Amino acid sequence: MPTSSHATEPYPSELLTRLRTCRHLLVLTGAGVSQESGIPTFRDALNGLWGRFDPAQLATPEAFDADPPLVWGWYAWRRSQVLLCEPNPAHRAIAVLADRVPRLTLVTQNVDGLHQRAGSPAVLELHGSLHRPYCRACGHPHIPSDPQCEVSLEGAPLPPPRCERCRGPVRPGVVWFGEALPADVWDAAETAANTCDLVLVVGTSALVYPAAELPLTALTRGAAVVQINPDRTDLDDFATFRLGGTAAQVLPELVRQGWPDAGFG
Ligand code: BV8
Ligand code: ZN
Repeated sequence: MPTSSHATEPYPSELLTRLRTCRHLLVLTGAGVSQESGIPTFRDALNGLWGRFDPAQLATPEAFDADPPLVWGWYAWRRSQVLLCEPNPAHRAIAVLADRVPRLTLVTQNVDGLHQRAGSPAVLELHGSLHRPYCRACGHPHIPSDPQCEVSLEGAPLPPPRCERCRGPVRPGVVWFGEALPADVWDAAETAANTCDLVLVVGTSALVYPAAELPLTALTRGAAVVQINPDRTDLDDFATFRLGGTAAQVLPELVRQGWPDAGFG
């Protein structure tokens, strides 16, 4: 498998040719694509204020039902942090790629909304969004309030708002562990994995399912898979190409080398 370190050397010519000639590009992102915007990755989050909790224990319906203020406070704090961050050059390079290839399907595991803020027109959010809370009891959407007046900077526990329709507790609009992914979103992502000819896997540990199945599905059909990550993951053993480096280093450079005459930021 050809590999390259980040921006200092030419990327494999075979990869650049595949990128320029691909018919349908699938981009799958994880928390690593937002890391250079200042958002801790899921595992980094352990080093943050919430180091005393295992996020996978907080990201469950049981945790919310057992202690709604604790879980709602965590998500309200995360949303307040996200809204203080900006998309980084990786998000922007992915938005530019959508104009360079005939068809691009962007699938993200992230819930931060930064792809949309970077200008990506269509984002398949497999795990929902911090910005679309809804009623735990009746499903009625809840318009999130201004996060700055809602949580203390410490991200302290906070009682969730009440549903305007049934007075039930409002829950974060994310998919928790043990919850099904939105069927329409998952179907669209699976269809892309079954029709694409090139996959960029950016900033994911590829440990969470069924999202982690997508690159493997594409590989079994003969599509090429590019792993973009400064660290190793299980996917390295299967990927066609590996570009070791951070998302904000590699993706803009990939666009520059892929289309040297088109100019990019
Ligand atoms: C479900 C929202 C079934 C919440 C999240 C097999 C099949 C199906 C399910 C399972 C299965 N095996 C196990 C399961 C259950 C479970 C699961 O996968 N568990 C894991 C822990 C084994 N899956 C589920 O529960 C899913 N639901 O399957 O339902 C079902 C069906 C019908 C009816 C009922 C149920 C739901 C999973 C969704 C969970 N929600 N997020 C929230 O955000 O709080 S998951 C959350 O964690 C993220 O969304 C993300 O998906 C995951 C974290 O992964 P990453 O994004 O990869 O982040 P991580 O920190 O791990 O890694 C970052 C990477 O970036 C690293 O590699 C690092 O090196 C790299 N990096 C760092 N800096 C940079 C960088 N890369 C580039 N540039 C940088 N600068
Ligand atoms: Zn309700």
